[in-house]
Amino acid sequence: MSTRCFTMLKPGVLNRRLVGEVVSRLEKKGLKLIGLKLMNISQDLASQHYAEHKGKAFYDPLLDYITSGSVVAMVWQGDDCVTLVRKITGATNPAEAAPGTIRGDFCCHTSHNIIHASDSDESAEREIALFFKPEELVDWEDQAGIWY
Ligand code: 3AN
Repeated sequence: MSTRCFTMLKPGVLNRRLVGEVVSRLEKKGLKLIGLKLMNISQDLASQHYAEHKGKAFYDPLLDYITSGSVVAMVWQGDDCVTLVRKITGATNPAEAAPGTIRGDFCCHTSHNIIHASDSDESAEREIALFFKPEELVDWEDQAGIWY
């Protein structure tokens, strides 16, 4: 079943010129990019996005980091989208992320693990609604959809 996944390239990824590399990996898998924008995250949005982590030791540093620079917010669509994106993203801790995954290849620390990806269909829909207006998503006609 076609579902959606919210992903976000965290602050610093623009500096490292890795946007194309990461987008390319998700695109080549066959996922369909239906939303994309550069933005800065307010404290309010950050606290809503990471509400489940409030009270944890890494929460305040996480909010400081995620609001420290521009991010690339994206929405991907496809069959089992969340599962596929998280496989390509790799484990939360880069030391445990397999080589070949985004976190396995491009980062060393959990606190700066370069990409966020929704962890369930429910989280995806909640996060998409936080970051995108409905009219910012474009469900373009996919002529090659038979492959994906
Ligand atoms: P994921 O992003 O893989 O779904 P979550 O939801 O457990 O992982 O964590 C959200 C974010 O919080 C992570 N991407 C990471 O930036 C940060 N984080 C999680 N655990 C830690 C930790 N132990 N130390 C520092 N930062 C953490």
